[in-house]
Amino acid sequence: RALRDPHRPHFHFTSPGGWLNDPNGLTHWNGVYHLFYQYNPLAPAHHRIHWGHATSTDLVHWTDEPVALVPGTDGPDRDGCWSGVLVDDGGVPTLVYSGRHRDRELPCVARGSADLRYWTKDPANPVITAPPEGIDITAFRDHCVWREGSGEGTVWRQLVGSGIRGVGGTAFLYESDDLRTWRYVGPLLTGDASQNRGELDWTGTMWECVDLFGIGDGTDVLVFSAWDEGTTHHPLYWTGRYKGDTFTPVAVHRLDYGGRYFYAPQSTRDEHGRRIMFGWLQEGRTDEANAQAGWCGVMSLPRVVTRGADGRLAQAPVPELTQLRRERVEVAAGPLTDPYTRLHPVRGDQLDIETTLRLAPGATARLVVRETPDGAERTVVEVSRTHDGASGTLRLHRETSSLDPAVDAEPRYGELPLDPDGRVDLRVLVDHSALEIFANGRPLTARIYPTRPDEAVGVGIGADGDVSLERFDAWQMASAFPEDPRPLWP
Ligand code: DQQ
Repeated sequence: RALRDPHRPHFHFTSPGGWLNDPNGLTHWNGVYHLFYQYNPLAPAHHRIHWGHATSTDLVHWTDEPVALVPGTDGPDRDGCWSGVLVDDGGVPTLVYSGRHRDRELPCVARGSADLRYWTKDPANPVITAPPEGIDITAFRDHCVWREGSGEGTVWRQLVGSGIRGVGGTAFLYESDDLRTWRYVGPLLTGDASQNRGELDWTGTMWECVDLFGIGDGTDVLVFSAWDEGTTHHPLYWTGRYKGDTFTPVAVHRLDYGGRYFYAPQSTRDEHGRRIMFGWLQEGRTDEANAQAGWCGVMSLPRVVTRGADGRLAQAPVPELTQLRRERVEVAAGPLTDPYTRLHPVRGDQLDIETTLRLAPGATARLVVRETPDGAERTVVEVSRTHDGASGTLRLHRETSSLDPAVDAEPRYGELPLDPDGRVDLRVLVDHSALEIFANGRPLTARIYPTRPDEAVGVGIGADGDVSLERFDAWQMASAFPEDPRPLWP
């Protein structure tokens, strides 16, 4: 077993060992951030899922806590404690999660100790004993729970992710006075699965991990992860209006251009009023490689989600992360005249790069990271502007990221919003195999696995067409874990 895996991130959260997937139960409780997650402590494989738990006061440094939920020896969650949320039930931290038994999941509840460390499952689990009657569903799991109304009239509401066979993904709405007895209200919203499956905004046959929240100016957002016949696809969100028992959609958008590399996101409103979101960065290497490494699955950096000027979501890493910045290298502003220049002082596989570029119509700029001295391995982030100047594209080329033919190297791309000046604010965070890119508020998250990690350290920049560099700063990032790298099986 590789004890020092060069692909293991140093400032992204990973589990102590074994398997990690979705973020769960996100909360900011009395000044402490709690991150629970889908966890198999026994092996780096998705099997008999527990709830792992970590805490932080700054969203940067995390402390591992005892495992929060363990599948029962019998009962409705004997085959796994799947995704869910944490709510404040009159001061009692309470989890609502999907208990799995055989190939079926049903909503379960657990009460927590005051420190959120120890959890007692409700003897009445599952609290909903069957999916809505008379509807042919594709699956039924994952929860979004909130308290609605004011004064005497408050009520709990819950969405359960699902899909109606032959129609599309859906979020079923329920209501309760006590989180234990639920009344079925109806489908909040149902998608259309009949579109071409290859589409990057295809909404799937089932919606995993539904998450409903408002972003101001009367806009509500319903985030979900499109799923189909056992395959994860991509995270999407509807913009629209939640009112009464329905969500009136305006449009569906891609949440992250990395697709399945930012999957099953969940968000919470923190005590500062910010909407903080985490997602799961799946692996892009083989199961054998994961088994060899002894760990797998990376939690994204926490993001602040706001309403962008265009009414869509704008995303950015939480500002707290800048405390990990160490040595800074600055590149002088000016026109980028060469197609490519290696920036010799900027090196490393733990970097935070912030740059502002101005692209004339028809221009392309590229930032290369993790490049070997001979250029055989390099990862290229590209931003380009159309000839008419009206729109742009953000692209990630991973085709040459790794000489290992077994890792996923598919490129990723998505629309880049541009103002008439062609200004691009680009932020690139490199953390070994984890890569998070933000361009004008649009994220693209992915994994890369250079085979020569000790050499794959270079950074370069270049352009075709008329591009000016307004600003370029790069920082070495410190590890967020006292052990460097995070020890395996501590
Ligand atoms: N992962 C969980 C499910 C959820 C899926 C199981 C999304 O609850 O639907 O580990 O990745």
